Amino acid sequence: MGKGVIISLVVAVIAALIGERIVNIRKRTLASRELVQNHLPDCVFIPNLNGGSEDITILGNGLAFISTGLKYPGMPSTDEPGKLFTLDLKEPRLKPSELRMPRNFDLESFNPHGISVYSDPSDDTVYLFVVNHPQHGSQIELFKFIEDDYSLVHLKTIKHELLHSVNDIVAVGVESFYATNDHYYTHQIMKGIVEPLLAQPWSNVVYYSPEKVKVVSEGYYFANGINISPDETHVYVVDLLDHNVHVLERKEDDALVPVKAVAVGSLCDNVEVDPESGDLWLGCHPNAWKALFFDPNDPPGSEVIQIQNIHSDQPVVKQVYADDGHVIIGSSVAATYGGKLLIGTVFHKALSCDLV
Ligand SMILES: [Ca+2]
Ligand SMILES: [Ca+2]
Repeated sequence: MGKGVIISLVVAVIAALIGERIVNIRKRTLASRELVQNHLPDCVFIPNLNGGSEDITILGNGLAFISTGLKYPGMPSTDEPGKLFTLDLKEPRLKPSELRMPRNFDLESFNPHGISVYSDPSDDTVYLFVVNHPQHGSQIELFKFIEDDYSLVHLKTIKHELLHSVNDIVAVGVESFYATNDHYYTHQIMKGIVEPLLAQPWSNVVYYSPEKVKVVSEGYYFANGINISPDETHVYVVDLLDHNVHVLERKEDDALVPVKAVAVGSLCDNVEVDPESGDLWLGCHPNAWKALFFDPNDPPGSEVIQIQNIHSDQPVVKQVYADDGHVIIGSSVAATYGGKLLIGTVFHKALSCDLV
């Protein structure tokens, strides 16, 4: 056999393997799933949030925090710089206010992604943790929220080699948090092409405090949203690509021990937890393939999933809202307060619906 024939054979085998991979990845992303519309009767767009609202979290007093303007490689995005908003859900009018950023903060490269708030029980100070990707890097910005004038004081930027590809965080103290890394590699080609083709469970969860930083959970295909139970005994990690919410028990040394995985049947992104019921609310991508290969005539849809009684033997997984993308594209988060459901997206608008 000539050298040319051997090279052709090797190329053909590699092409076949990549082809099979792509077919498997397509299956994994539920590309062929037909989404049945499941709208709520009363929904309105939230004004001024037109360039994505990737993450939303709501304080116990009804004040929602919203991150907008994410630029995530491979996804459409707005030209607008990243901004943070609040929305007071106690007010009858839906009017988000842009948070005033500190003068010393680099707004031009601000690329906010997952967020988390922490209320210090000793003095009720509210701290806002924001995943930031300036120049596609990965770092956490820690702010103090000043309620008098809706401004932020920048306390510090947290960088660490273990926090290399952070998607979301959940704060557990004034300076401590759990964070998901959605990829293993940091280099754009490895991260954007090689890693998706290999499709290995290499993504993880990191615990951070000024004294200790360590990987506390691993084996995820794409660890995305993370949150904590109201009693702070369990952490929930959403694996976008294995279609599960993983329930982990939190130990005294901040280690996480897997308890179970609850199937959600969709590619879920961020997770919020109702402080009273303990229900989980998930913004999901019912067809990620359409999100990656965006066609405005056939846009990716949105899906909101609620999980009740997650710690019982039979958690109830319920689809609360579904749209084929003609109302709202690419939902990434769902958060509730006082009978309202807020739905945020990676790069589109945000919706407020009355729960029925
Ligand atoms: Ca979050
Ligand atoms: Ca996310």
